[in-house]
Amino acid sequence: IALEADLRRALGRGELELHYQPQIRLSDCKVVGVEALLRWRHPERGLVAPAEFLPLAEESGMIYDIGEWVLNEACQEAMRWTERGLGDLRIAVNISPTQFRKQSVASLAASALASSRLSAERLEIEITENVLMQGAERVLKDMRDLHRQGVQVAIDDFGTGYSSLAYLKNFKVDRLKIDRCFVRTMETDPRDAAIVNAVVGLGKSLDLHVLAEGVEREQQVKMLKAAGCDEAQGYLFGKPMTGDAFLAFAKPDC
Ligand code: G
Ligand code: G
Ligand code: NA
Ligand code: MN
Repeated sequence: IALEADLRRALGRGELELHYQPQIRLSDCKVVGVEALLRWRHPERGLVAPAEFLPLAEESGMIYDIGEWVLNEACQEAMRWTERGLGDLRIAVNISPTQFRKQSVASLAASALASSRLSAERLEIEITENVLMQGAERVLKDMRDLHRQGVQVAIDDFGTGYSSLAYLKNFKVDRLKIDRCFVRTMETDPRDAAIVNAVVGLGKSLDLHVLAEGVEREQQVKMLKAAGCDEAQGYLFGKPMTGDAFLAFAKPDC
């Protein structure tokens, strides 16, 4: 179909871009990281969201080239910010389950870090719980290799996957990202508030950092702070934005 042919050309034509959403440390309201989110600037369709083309990229195998490009671009952008005077922010990159099945994400990360000269501790790989359920042996090795390099690992959409908690024992994880679906209704549904509190507690006892996704209101911030949640991300602080917009956001000219 037309879209697939377009996507094949998109990388070469420089139509893929990363947008960046700030991640805020709740103790002092500082921007401590960003999540890189993929966008396709299609010549006719405009800005296309990942939900519209990632499934196609996965079915066709294009996800491998795209995933490699995303890692390289994210590391380079983080270095550009550093050269322009931004502090040592963390940059989180999403890796799809398909990619873990066929590629060594640790090797891809190693070469992206080497060519950008970004230090490994600043890179974070976001995976979903489902990744950890598939082909455990390979993924386990990849996770170990990432950790050995100093790259951080975050569990995305925590609490929504098909998984057990056993992986928290077997894999070296640095951060849990509480899924937006719990955060969205935590002010009105005591069950969601209880889940959020429990995840923060779990993080504390296992020495993991916890980040709340999809924060849109001050009241959520209050509750998250009271729960002891470390970081937050959401439209309240900033929507995903271009690299230049993020630079202006995080380091206003004055
Ligand atoms: O940016 P947006 O909220 O539309 O992202 C939708 C979904 O697309 C997110 O759940 C995210 O996991 C996924 N996604 C965004 N960017 C990337 C990327 O670079 N690689 C992969 N594999 N998934 C991404
Ligand atoms: O699955 P993942 O967590 O990577 O998806 C992130 C997605 O959530 C992105 O598409 C991003 O645009 C979206 N997002 C980020 N913050 C908010 C928010 O505060 N509200 C809503 N509705 N979506 C958000
Ligand atoms: Na994510
Ligand atoms: Mn998420």
